[in-house]
Amino acid sequence: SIGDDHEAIRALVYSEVASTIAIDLHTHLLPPTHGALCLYGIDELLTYHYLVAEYFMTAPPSVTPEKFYSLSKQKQADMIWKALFVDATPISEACKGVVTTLESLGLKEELQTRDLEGIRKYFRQYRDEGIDGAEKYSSLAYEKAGISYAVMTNIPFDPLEAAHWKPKPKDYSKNYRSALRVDPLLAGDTKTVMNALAASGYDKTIEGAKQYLHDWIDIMKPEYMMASTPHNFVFDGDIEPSMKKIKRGVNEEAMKEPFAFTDMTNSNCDTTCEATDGLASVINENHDFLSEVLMKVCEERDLPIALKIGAHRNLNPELRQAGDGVVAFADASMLARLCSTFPKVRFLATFLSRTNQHEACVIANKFSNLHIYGCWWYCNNPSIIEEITKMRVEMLSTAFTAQHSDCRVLDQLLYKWPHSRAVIANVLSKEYIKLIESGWSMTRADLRRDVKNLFGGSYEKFMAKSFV
Ligand code: RAT
Ligand code: ZN
Repeated sequence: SIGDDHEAIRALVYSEVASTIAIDLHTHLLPPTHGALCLYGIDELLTYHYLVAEYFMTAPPSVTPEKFYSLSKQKQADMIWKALFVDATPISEACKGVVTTLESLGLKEELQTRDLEGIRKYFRQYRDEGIDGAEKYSSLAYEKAGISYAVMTNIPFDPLEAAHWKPKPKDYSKNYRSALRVDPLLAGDTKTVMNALAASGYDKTIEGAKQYLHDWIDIMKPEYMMASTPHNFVFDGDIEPSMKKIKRGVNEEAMKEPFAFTDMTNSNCDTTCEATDGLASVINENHDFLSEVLMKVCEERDLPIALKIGAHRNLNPELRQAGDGVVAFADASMLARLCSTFPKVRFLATFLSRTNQHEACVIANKFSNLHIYGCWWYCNNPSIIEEITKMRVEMLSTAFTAQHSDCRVLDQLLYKWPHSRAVIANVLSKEYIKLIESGWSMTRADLRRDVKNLFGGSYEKFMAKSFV
C-alpha cells in the first residue's frame, strides 16, 4: 500500500494522472475526413475565439471586428501573434496554451525567436499531404495528449456540416465519436427548426420533428444529444399537464435585460414570433420542442442529453463567436426539475458560471440520472478548475467527470489536457494525503481506479446505465 510520505504520495498521484488515458467528452473537433472542418495548425490556434476576444481588448480602434474578420486567417493570425506574443507577454491561459502546444511539438527554438514563419513551416509538412497529413497529425495529437476518443459536436442544422453526413460518411477514425447538437430545439428557435424540416422534406409537425431527430440519430449514431441553454431558459416542470402551455424557451423578464440582441427573434424565438407564420396551426404554443420532441426522442432511443448551461450568446455581436459571454447566474433548479420530470432521461450537465457550481454538486448528489462534467470555457482556467474540482471531490467523490477540453482546434488537446491534469493532480494529492494521514490505507491500484473514473470511467458507467 501507499506510504505516508507526502512527496511520495504527490509523485504517485501526478504520475497516475499524467498517464491515465482520458475520454474527452465534449469538443468541437471534427475528423480529418470532414476536410476543411478539421481545424489544426498555428493559424487556427492563434485565431481561436478566446484569443480573438483577448486581442480586441487592446486592439487599436481602427481595427474594427468587421475589418478583422474580412482578412485572411493567416493575416488575422499575424496580428494576434504580434499583439499578444511579440508586443506583450503571453501570460493569459489562452496564450500560455499556444506556448505549451508549440513546446510539446518540439518547436522550442521557434518559440525563443518568436519565429511564426518557422512554426508555419512545421505544420506545412502535414498540410502538404492533405487528408493523410491531417490523419497523421490527428493520431499524433491524441497519442501525445493521452486521449482515447473525443466526442465531437455535430450540428445537423448547419448545412456545411450536414453535407459531410449525407451521403453517409466514410468511416472516420475511432478517436472521434459523435454527438447530435440540437440547440434550436431547446431555445424554441422555431424558425431554424421549421426551415430544417422543410428543407429535408419533413412534416412541420411534432411527429415530423421527432422523425427528423430519429433519422439523424440513425445517421450519426451519437453518444448523446446535446444543447446549450439560452441564458434566459426556464423550465417549469411541475405545472399541471392540462396547463401545459409550458414555459419553455425564454423568460420574458430576462428579455428586458439591458443587452440589445440583434438576432433575439431568431435564436430565442418566442411562440408568437413571425417564424411560426402559417405553421401556428400545426405546431402551436401548446406544444413544445423540449418535452414533446427532444425528451421523447431521448426516451425512445435511450440517449442521454448533455446540457451546457449559462451562456449568454452575442454579448458583443460584432465579435461574432468571440462575443459570446457568461451569464452571472443561471437558474440551476431548472436542472433538478428536468431530472425529476424526465426520470428516464439521463442528463450530463456543466455550468458556465462559477457561482452555479455548488448548486450543481448538490443536484448531482440527489439525482442518479444526472452526471456533472468538466469546467467549461470561463471556468476552464487553472484557478477555477482547482476550486471546482476540490468541491466536487468533497461532495461527489469520483462520481463525476473532472474535465472536458472543448477544443476547437486539434492542437489544443496538447495544452488543455496537460494544464488540467496538473491542476487536478494537485487537488487530488492533497485529498489523498489527508485521507492517508487520517489512517486510511490504499494501494496504487485503488488510486489508478479513482483517477480513471475521474477521467472518463465514471462517464462510461453513466453512459451504460439505463432508466428506460
Ligand atoms: O467554449 C466554447 O468554445 C464556446 O464557444 C461554446 O461553443 C461552447 O463550448 C458550446 O459548446 O456551446
Ligand atoms: Zn463547446
